[in-house]
Amino acid sequence: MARNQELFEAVQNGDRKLVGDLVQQEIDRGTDPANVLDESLIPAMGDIGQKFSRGEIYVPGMLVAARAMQAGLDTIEPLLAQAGHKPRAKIAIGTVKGDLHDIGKNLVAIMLKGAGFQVEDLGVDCSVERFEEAVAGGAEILCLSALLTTTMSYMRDVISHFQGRNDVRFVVGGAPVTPRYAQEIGAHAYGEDANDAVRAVEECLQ
Ligand code: B1M
Repeated sequence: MARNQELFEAVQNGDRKLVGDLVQQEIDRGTDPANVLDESLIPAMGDIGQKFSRGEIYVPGMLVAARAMQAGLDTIEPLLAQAGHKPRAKIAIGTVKGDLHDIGKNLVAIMLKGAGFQVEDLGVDCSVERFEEAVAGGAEILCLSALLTTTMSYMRDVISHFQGRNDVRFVVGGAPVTPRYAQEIGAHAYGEDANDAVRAVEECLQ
């Protein structure tokens, strides 16, 4: 199946109702739900992410597109699960301990979900133990977000806690975090913004 351009645009325009209807139409005419996801929904969110990175749209635009995409995922996800379709990887994301900022982290979660990853959102103020639980639950990549210079050092604590284990990888990001800091604390990748976080996760998987 080629891209359904109307569906692609409906996600970008944040038209939830139309996205829901168009996805259902595709399913009714026998299109594989994985194709609807891969050819139309994921590219639509990918394009939104690039526009966000270029400063062509802002946080509200992304949130509206994400809500519209969710309307399509609500139909597709149970069908994919039934068919035994495996997500690209299981990711857990959280803002680290002591830090309550979650707007950026939520955008990163949206983009990762939009890129076909299974995402568990651990919320804010996440301790090492919380991340440990997520790994025990099958998370292969931990995404750590921090917005405060006083909390970014906790990322190092989390990564150190898992030292010597090769079943988990770390992506870090947030306003005070730099690629150099990411490297210093042993993170596998650094994401500059929500769109770049997808690239960083993909880099980890290679
Ligand atoms: Co706070 N705050 N805040 N705050 N706050 C900042 C971060 C601050 C820079 C403001 C300032 O002083 N100019 C400053 C930090 C200074 C510093 O540490 N250098 C600050 C402070 C000091 C504080 C308090 C300590 C204030 C106080 O109480 N005295 C306090 C701390 C509370 C706590 O966390 N324990 C506090 C509280 C709050 C609110 C609760 C009021 C609110 C948060 C609401 C919420 O998140 N639900 C808040 C807000 C809104 C901000 C500002 C204004 C905006 C942050 C934001 O949401 N940006 C912020 C100042 C600013 O940035 N202009 C500020 C938009 C968001 C889309 O961007 O989060 O950077 P951002 O996320 C980006 C990237 O960083 C990246 O992608 C996102 C999308 O592009 N990214 C990742 C983020 N996580 C990533 C993870 C990745 C990859 C990329 O991979 C895993």
